[in-house]
Amino acid sequence: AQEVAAGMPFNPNKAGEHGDASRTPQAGATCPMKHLFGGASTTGETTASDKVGAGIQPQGVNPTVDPLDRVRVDATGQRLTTNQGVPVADNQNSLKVGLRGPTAMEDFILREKITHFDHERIPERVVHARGSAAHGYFESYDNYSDLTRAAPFADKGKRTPVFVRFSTVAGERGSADTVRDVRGFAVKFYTDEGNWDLVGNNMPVFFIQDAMKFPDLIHAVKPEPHNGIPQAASAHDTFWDFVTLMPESTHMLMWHLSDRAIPRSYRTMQGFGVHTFRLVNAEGKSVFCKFHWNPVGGTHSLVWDEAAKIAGADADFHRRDLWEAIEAGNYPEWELGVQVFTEEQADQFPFDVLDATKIVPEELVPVQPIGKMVLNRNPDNFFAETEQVAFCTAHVVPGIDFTNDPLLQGRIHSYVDTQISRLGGPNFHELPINAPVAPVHNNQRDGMHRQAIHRGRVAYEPNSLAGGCPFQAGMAGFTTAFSSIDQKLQKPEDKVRGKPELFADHYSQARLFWISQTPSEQTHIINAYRFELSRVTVPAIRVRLLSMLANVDAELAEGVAKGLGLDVPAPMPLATNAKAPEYAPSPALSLLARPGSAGVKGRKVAIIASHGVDAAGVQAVYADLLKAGAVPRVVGPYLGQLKGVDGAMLDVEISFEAGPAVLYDAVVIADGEDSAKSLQMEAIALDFVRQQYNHCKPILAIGAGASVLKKLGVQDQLPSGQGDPSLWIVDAGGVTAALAEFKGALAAHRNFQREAEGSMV
Ligand code: HDE
Repeated sequence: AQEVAAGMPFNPNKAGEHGDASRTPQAGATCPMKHLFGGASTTGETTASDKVGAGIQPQGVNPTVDPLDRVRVDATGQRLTTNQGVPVADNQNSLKVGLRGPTAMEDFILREKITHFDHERIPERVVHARGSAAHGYFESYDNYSDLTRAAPFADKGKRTPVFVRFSTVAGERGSADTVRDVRGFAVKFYTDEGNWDLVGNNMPVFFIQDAMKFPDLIHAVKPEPHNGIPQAASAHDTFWDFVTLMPESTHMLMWHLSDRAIPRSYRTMQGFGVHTFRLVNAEGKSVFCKFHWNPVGGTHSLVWDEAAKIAGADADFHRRDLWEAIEAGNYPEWELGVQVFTEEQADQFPFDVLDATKIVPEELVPVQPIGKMVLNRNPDNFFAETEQVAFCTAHVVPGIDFTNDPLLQGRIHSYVDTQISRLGGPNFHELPINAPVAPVHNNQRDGMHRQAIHRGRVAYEPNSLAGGCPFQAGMAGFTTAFSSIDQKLQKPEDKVRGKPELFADHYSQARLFWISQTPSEQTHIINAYRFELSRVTVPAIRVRLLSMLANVDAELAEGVAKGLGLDVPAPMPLATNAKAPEYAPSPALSLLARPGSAGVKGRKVAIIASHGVDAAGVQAVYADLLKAGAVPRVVGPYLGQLKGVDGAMLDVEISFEAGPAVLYDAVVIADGEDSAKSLQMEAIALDFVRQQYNHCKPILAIGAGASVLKKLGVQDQLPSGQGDPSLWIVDAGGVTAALAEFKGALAAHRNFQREAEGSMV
């Protein structure tokens, strides 16, 4: 209890601001020392470890649920009010002077409603505008404190809540999900020592080496400024004009033109931190680190024809997939891996680790798995969470630090800066989705939309009036505060605009990527270059691209040139003094050579049927797939019920029109003479199977269902004389055995042998 000097003005509800009490630290201004040292909090907060990250949470319980609870709104059973809480009696009619008269200015209810509506859009992100997000947790496999003092890695089994946003880069907020583009993979860890944002992509390199070129790159790829065309596509003049004048983009272009740029789902793509970061342990010792997210569901992509069709059939394909998987309890998972190496090792590499157009090959430094991430809860509100979340590369925590990568250095500035216009001021960190679960205490004050109500009169440091609080955490021997690593410069450096010499090698890793791809992936890359450059209208740009590719691989350059009706020109001149290392192929760079997925979780299987179907047979297959975690759907000519052979009825869940082939990973053609006959009469059903076949997906035809394949001319033999390993034609008795193999093929996803052998129908 604090004494109040006699005769001083005193409001007992604000003891801290009057009398003697004002000369001692006040309740709301007390420092968090006890709190951070694990004792009882002086601010009434529970200890950090109660809130986040300690111990193992029960499955499905996310510690970020609690901090967001205080701002959740549920109108169930509530009356309608204005924003001032005034109950509203009539939400249908404005207030008029006479029933047919003008609206009264005093209708504050109408005006409030319209005014709010008029302002409900905010600017979209300048890049990565289109995205989807989910909550989940990260769980550390062990105590990695010898490597880093970062809170998420402090204990085996320790869980840290995360919010993850996936995105495309070029498209506007309403653009389609399956366009050819890099995907953003941004993870916000709500650690007990503040928020750490690992703002990565699904490709481990980038187009440019220096932040100075980012606005140019984005201006080139976005819709052209005179006509606003094209939306969410790099297949246009300005993009290819720019990148072919920037040979440093060669390596990233290989990734961008590969199947990585058309992922099957967010659940089946890798993520990368891209830059070299530092991990710092409690002794201040640091090592270099590259971050990798590897999906447990395997790495799978679409084929281009399919991606283009999905953009029309379901522009929300990836958003829907993520949402539905989480709603169904098929929680997407990734393993976090790190490549750790020392500065001395890095000095020996034939590339510069500060160059974001280079990878550190896994053969050189293996990826060490250190934890897993599970996404297990969809947001409650798209705008409040997915749209308002603000990631920033500058958000690091003790134990994580930057390197001098000139691209990363520029990003450290850009992300906070961009939120100031996008989210309307400097207090976006107070939005519930952005607020750390760790306590925030500093002397920053005011600004637009400030939420915190700071107590006391002290907003400066040093101070004595608040007992010196909040105090610098580095004081009092407190070791886990953030302090930048103590980097010794080898010699005094000149202030200079330029690049290190090794940055000039633009082709050897592009070649490494190329030689590491399987033949079908190489074909897809050639086709993608042909498509993109055919959309370019200026011939000189095509020629420049070919002279770039000539430095990567002759077969690649020739393959692309053929599609463009050109000859391969002389290669672009190489930068002088650039070392050009020769790499052996790295299977880790191929989507298809990577380890497959463990199962069929969340894979969509169409079971197509019509009247006269073997309904019982379909139900058995359906149940089996569902049990394995796949998502079967009965697709038929129209909604309603199909009459089965045995009189049993079968519900059609979606029609061929509304659920086209491209939305499914595989197809089962049901048994039943009449059903198969009807399917053969329906162009849309035949087209469904044709696309499944041509997109190299697993097909299981049961009994009479085989006649649909016959009608299309689909063989169970490939031209090479081998059987098609993803196609089963069985009678009712063979279904069980075939289903087991079918699920294996579904996990592996596609059989590109069909494409390679030209057996398309
Ligand atoms: Fe970004 N980037 N970026 N970027 N970036 C943004 O920040 C920027 C780069 C990435 O889901 C913006 O909040 C610069 C590389 C993702 O909200 C902006 C440079 C990588 C997201 C920005 C880069 C990324 C962004 C726009 C070069 C992969 C979406 C809105 C120096 C490692 C995050 C925003 C989300 C978003 C700037 C290059 C990934 C303008 C200046 C390299 C995943 O600040």
